[in-house]
Parts: sequence; structure tokens; C-alpha cells
Amino acid sequence: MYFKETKGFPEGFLWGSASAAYQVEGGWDADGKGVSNWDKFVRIPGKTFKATTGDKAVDHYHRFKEDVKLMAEMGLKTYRFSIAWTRIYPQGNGEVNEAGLKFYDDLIDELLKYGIEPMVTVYHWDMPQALEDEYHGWENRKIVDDYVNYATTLFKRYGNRVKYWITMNEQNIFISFGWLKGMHPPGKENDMKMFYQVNHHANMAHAYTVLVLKELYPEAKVGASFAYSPCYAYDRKPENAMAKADYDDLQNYWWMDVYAYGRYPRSAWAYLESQGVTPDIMEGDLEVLKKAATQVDFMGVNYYQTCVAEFNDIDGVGMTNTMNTTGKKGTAEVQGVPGLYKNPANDFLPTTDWDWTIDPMGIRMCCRDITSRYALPIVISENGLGAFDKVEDGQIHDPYRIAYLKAHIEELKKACDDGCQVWAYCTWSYTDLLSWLNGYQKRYGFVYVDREEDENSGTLNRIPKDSYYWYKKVIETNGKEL
Ligand code: BGP
Repeated sequence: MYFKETKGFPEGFLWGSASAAYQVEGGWDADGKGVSNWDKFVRIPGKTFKATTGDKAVDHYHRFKEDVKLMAEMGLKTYRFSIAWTRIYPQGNGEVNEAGLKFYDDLIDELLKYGIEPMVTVYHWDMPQALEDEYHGWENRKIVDDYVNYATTLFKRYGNRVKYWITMNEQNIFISFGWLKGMHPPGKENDMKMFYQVNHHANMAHAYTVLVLKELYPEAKVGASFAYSPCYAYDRKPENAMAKADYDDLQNYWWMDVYAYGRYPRSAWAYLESQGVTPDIMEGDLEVLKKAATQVDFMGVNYYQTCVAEFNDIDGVGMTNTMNTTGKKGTAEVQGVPGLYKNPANDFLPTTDWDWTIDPMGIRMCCRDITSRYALPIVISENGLGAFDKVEDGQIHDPYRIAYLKAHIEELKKACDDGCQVWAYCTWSYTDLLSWLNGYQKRYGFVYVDREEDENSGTLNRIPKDSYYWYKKVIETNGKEL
């Protein structure tokens, strides 16, 4: 749609930035913390780029005050971070670790001291290894109770100070990488049946968590963060339009419909039935999903890229467990589901060095689609550019990152004009941090951290990049000056 004038971003808009515990904290065994699935997974040879780990990460655990001070100087309105389950319950359940609770008390208080709104992710992929060992974590329905118990502990402790909660980060990614591609823990491949079962357990964990939070704090705002890649049909050929519909049902609405409506999309369900891979659902589950959906306040969106759907013959390409983790452009492969769709590159759009499509208009697409389909407010919980950064004379000039963010914010502003209710925009990420599979060379932050892949490299000193000063201005002018 075209509007002669922009209304701009609403007053009180939450300009933010995000991180995740495993990617920034370090202190992997500090103060009683238990071992997580990622602590273990990164030690398997060949799993991460140059065997990088989050053992030390960027040492946010010990330097959070310095990091928050820089946020305050930038004028950040919200900081999205996740809590490490293993700091709170080292064994996943049972005895609570007071030192772990205290760490997040301190972080939250430090943020509030500067008027920065904490936005807390309950789960950003780091599952207690003890629960993996005891009953295979997400694979067992028992996880729902342990998850809800953990989340309830967080709500009781921090609910008086934290208003915005994200129940789960990118359920669609951690489950497909964990059970189909073997690239995240527990490293299983092509286990379609288990993939859908695990996903149902995660849905139940999300739903019960929402209900508990709203019971304790009715005024809290809650949602899940979905990794949303809007999809374009390859061309006007009807087969390709149908491939897009299949992709949307199986890859997008399969999750968002659950968060927003508490139901699985019907055509996707019919397809899974024909494949014999529908999840087992317990009596009452669908009612719980529905009830939770009525209490969800926003859709969290992690937006990085769009994709293309083209019809894929029954003998066509399948999923591969490879991806570009080196930053050597042009090494990604086309993947798909035989008989349904494949996702070729979009020649209209540029890509990053890691072959992620750059499509600013896609962020507006996300907002439009969510608004039309669910009429929910939107929190952009991640958006950003992974790039190689260089220090020159003690400074980091990252015009490419500024250009990327500027283009996305411009489109987001148009989404606001379109009538979408956007509450927040969090860039990924605040400081540089560990990229799960891509090591430390793929940088996303406003704040450079002096470290390389090697655990003993660098001073871990923080240096604000050019993009830091640019975003400061964006915040000051509520997005008027970009
Ligand atoms: C999202 C995750 C983040 C972050 C980001 C960038 O999927 O929620 O944790 O890592 O992607 O991805 P990557 O680090 O693979 O470049």
C-alpha cells in the first residue's frame, strides 16, 4: 500500500536489541550452573565451526554491568535476553540454584536502573543435559512438567519486574535442526515422526507456561518468537503457487496457527496423516492450546530472510544437513521436500556472505501476514546482519550493517502505516556473540568484542561500532532519522 505521509513509529516504541544466554554469557560452569545440551554438543568433533564453544562466549556473565552501561548510553529501550535453565535448575528439576537466580536478579535490576525494559526469553535452546540423560529431554512428555516448573520459578522470582516474556525461541528451528538435520542437539537426522512429537511437546510447554504466567501476572505480555521466512511463489505457474501454499502450511502456519489459534493447519495435518507422522495428542491438549492462544498477547518474529517455493517433483531434492558455516558465499545448496516444494535462491535479491537472502521488504510481509491472519500485535524479536568486521585504528566501520538495518526499519515503518501494531524492534545482536554453528567470525553486534575462535584469543574488550552511534540516533528520533 502507498501512503502519502508516514505516521512514523508509535510513541513508546520499544527500540531494542537481543542476545541468548549460551551465546553471550560464558561462565559455563560458574556458581553451580549445570551442564546443558549445548555444553555437551559443541564438544563433539565437527559439529561447530572450528570447534568453537560458548564456554567463555563474550563473558557477559562477568561483564554484564559494562554491557548494560553501554546500552544505557545508547538509549536502548528494551533488552531481550534469555535465561539459562541450567543456572536455575542445574539438573533441570529438583533443587534450585540461588546463585543462578541472583545473577538474573542483578541483570534485571541493572537494566531497570537505566530505564531499560527487560524482555525475557524463557528458553533459547539450552536444555539441561541431565534431562536429556534422564528421559531424552523434548522427546518425552515429562519435559512439559519440568519446563513449566522452571518457567514458573522465573515468573515468581522476576514477574514483579519483567513485563515482556517470550516462552520459546524459534521452536521451528531448534526442532528441525535437532531431529531432521542433525545439526543441533540431540543431533538426530530425518526422524520425521519424532520431529512432530517433540514439536507437540514444545507446544504444550509453551501453552501451559502462558497460562501459568497469566494466572500469576495478568498484566504481563507474552508470546513465542517464531523464525518467520515469508515465502514467494517462484512464478505465476499454478504448481508453484501451490508449492508456496504447501510451504506456508507446513513451515510457517504449522507454528503460528498454534500460538495464535491453538490449532494445527488442517491441510498440513492431512498430509502428515498420509505420511504416518502425526504427533500423539493427549486428551485435553487441544483445549489447552486453544485456551493459551486466547491469552497470547503478541507474535514474536525473528526475521532474517524470505524464501522462494517452487514445485519439487516426487524424485526431487530433499533436505541436506549442510549449510554455509564458513562465510564463503555461494556454497549453500537447494533443499526441499519431494512431491511438495524446493527453495531455490531468489535472483532478485542479494545475499550475505553466509548465503542468507537480504530482503528488507520481507519484514513488512511478516507484519502484514500476521496482521491479516491473526490480528495480533508484533514484536520483532530479532533482525540483523551477520558479517565479517574489521578493527581499523581502534574503530569498526560497518556501513553494510547500517544499510541493512536502515532498509529494514524503513519497511517496518511502512508496516506501521499499513495498520500493523508493531510494539518492538530488537536487532540481533547487541554485542558480538557466538554464532551457534558459525563461530565468532560471523558478527552481528553494535558492540565489537575482541575475541576470535580460539578460547584464549583477545582481550574481550568492547568497542562500539559505527552502527552503535547510528542506532543511538534512530532511537533518539523514534525512527525519524535513519
Ligand atoms: C536465530 C537465533 C539466534 C541467532 C540468529 C543468527 O535463528 O535465534 O540465536 O543465532 O539466528 O543466526 P546465526 O548465528 O546462525 O547466524
